[in-house]
Amino acid sequence: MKLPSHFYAMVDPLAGHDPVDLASLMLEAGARVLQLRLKKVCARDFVKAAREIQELCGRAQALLLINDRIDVAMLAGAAGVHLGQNDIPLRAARKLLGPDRIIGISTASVDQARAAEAGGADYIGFGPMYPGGAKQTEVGKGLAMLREVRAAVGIPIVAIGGITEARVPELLAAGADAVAIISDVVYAPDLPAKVKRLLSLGAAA
Ligand code: TZP
Ligand code: MG
Repeated sequence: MKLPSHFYAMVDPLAGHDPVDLASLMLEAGARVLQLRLKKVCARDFVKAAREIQELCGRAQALLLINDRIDVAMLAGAAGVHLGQNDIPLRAARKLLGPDRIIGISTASVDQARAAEAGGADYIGFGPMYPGGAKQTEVGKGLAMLREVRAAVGIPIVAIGGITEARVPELLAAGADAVAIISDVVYAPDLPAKVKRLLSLGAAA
C-alpha cells in the first residue's frame, strides 16, 4: 500500500481537544490519513468517536486507522488498525480483519520491523525517533537506525516520537514515507496552519 501523504495525523486528546473536532480540523486542513488514539476512554465512547470520525473520513476520502482496538475499527468501518508490540498479534489481527484492511505495527528495532513485514503488516511505525514528545522519551532511535530500517523493509515507514516540523525534512531524506506527530501538532497555536505546512513539506520531498 501507499500512504496518501507524508503527514500522518494523530487524533490524540493530549492537549484537551475533543477527538471529533480535532479530526475535523485536520481533515479540513488537508490530512488524508488519521490515526485515532484514545488511550483513556471507555469502549463505548471509543466506538462513538470512531464512527463519527469514520463518517468524516469517508466524505473526505481519507483513511482512518484505529489505535489498539480491532473491534472498534470493525464496528466503525475504519480502514484499519495500528497495533503495538503488546497488542493482539499480527497474525490474529489479520484473521479478524481479513486481507483488505490496513494493519500498521509499531516497531522500535530493525528486527521488529523485519518481523512486521514478514508477518504481513501493511506499514510500520518506527520510533521513538527523538527524545521528548508525548511519551517523554529519554533517548531517540535516531536517523542512522531509521536508515537501517529503510534498508531492511520495503513497506512504508511512519516515523514517530519527538518529531517537530523542523525535523521532517531529515526524516523524509532518511527514508521515512511519512511522519506521525502528536505534541508539535496538538499544541500548535494555529493547528490548521501547522497541518498545512506539514503537508506541504512532504509534497516538496
Ligand atoms: N509511539 C511512539 S512515540 C509516540 C507514539 C504514539 C508518541 C508520539 O508523540 P510525539 O508528541 O509526537 O512525540
Ligand atoms: Mg497499542
